[in-house]
Amino acid sequence: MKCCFQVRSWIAERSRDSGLWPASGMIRTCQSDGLLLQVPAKNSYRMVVLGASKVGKSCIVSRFLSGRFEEQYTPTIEDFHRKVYNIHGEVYQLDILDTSGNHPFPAIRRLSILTGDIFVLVFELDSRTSFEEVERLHRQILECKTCLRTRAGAGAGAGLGVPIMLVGNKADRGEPLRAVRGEEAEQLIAGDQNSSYFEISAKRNTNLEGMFRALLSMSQLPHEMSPALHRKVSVQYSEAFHRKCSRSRSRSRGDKDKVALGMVSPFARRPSVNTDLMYLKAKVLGGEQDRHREKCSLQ
Ligand SMILES: Nc1nc2c(ncn2[C@@H]2O[C@H](COP(=O)(O)OP(=O)(O)O)[C@@H](O)[C@H]2O)c(=O)[nH]1
Ligand SMILES: [Mg+2]
Repeated sequence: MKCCFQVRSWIAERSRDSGLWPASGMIRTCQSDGLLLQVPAKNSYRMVVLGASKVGKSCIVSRFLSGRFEEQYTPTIEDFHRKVYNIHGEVYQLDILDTSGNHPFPAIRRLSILTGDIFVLVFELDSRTSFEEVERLHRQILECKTCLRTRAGAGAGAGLGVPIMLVGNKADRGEPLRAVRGEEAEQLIAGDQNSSYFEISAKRNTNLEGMFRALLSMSQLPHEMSPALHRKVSVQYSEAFHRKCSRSRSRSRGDKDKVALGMVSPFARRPSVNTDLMYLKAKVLGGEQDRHREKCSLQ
């Protein structure tokens, strides 16, 4: 079955309390099996999953999208997933970037961070080096986002407000193997109200639902986006999904369907690097790109 989600305009402005995203009525239009699905730009988010290789990033993403766990390790180059939701008549889109732990191209990783809205930083509880990697990544996220804020002309005193979920995975391996204390992880994000720390086991499915709900809450997204709180609709039913969206839009506010549906797009493709760069320029530099071109550049 042909089903593609085409982002007609990735250079969409978004409105946010932080003031980083200029308010705009621009709409992204997705196409599913020939059907148009409109996603308000302000409801479109990108989640970036980072951490050393083999810590369980792809398994966590798989739990989120399908509830499944893969015992066998398959190296990730960079996987892009998209899930669209209809929550009480409002359409949301969540893009998930599952990165490789090796980062053969540092500029691409930097671009992923610059364009990310929500971050999941994963380490293994029994690996010191994987924790050191999330320490580095955490520093890099803060640097990149500070740079973006400065370019966007946001006030110096304003908080960064970037939701970061720090995850200690493989808790099933037990205390004797533990190499990172919980307090050390808590310390890394101390004082940041938009960050949280969870110890989980993707294998045993321990604490994942709580972690996803906390992440969505920190990101000010509907808790119904959490895997257990919406009905999963397969792409075969995309027509029904679309009908529900259109019907809900045409109704008055108080009369919306009390439904929460989620649909994974099997053929979503990562926007090109060029598109990401244009998006960043539009978002941050506006008409001043030439003057600031040498700063905040990709390295
Ligand atoms: N024991 C245990 N193994 C896990 C857990 N999560 C992932 N794994 C295993 O760790 C390996 C690497 O997982 P993967 O998600 O591919 O790691 P990634 O490179 O970070 O994406 C795989 O063999 C998984 O089965 C977990 O919670 N506990
Ligand atoms: Mg992977």
